[in-house]
Amino acid sequence: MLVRRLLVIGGATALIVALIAWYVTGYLMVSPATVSAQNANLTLQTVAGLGNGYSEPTWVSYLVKDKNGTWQHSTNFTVPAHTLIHVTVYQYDGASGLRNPFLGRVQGVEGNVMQLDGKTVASIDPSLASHTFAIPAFHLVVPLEGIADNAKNTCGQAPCGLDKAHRTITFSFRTGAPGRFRWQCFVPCAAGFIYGFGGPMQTIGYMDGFLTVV
Ligand SMILES: [Cu+2]
Repeated sequence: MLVRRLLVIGGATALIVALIAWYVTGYLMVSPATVSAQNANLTLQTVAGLGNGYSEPTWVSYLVKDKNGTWQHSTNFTVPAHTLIHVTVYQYDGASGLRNPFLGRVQGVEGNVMQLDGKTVASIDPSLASHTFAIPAFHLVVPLEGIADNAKNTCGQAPCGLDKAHRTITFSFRTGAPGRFRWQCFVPCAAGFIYGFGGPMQTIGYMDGFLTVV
């Protein structure tokens, strides 16, 4: 009787320990798939929220287009080394504003300018920034201007189509030697989180990720 009780307790304890270990490793290991740039073109979009159909939190996020032209909810990108990378960002979110106005200046890209809806621009009003695409190791910062507060036809369901209100931002930057580099947004765009810097701002797959140069 005692032996049986000990076996049951031991078994239950082992099961609970295994479940906790599975939960913790699952939490630590989970990372979105890596998407490769196509012919040195990286196409991204930023959305105010993912909307329906996603199992993960539907926070403000970046998405990336894969080789089949399908939008993936990922922020891990692979690009070729020693190559001029052309980036297009379709920006569907409203402005939150930068805490550090210095980040409203385009830096670390070809010509230190971007094309904002077809116009060559070296900086934006920091209070109009919705997100940034920044790779600190490259001293690269591109501020992404928000859509107008009164914009019609805003996108509530990712991936967003070009028929929805958006800004189009393009820029190019040159990669060097292979390596793995962190990139991130610097706009406190995490609505509902303390100082706007929690949740999506500190989760790979949303407002930060890795650029792998191969
Ligand atoms: Cu952001």
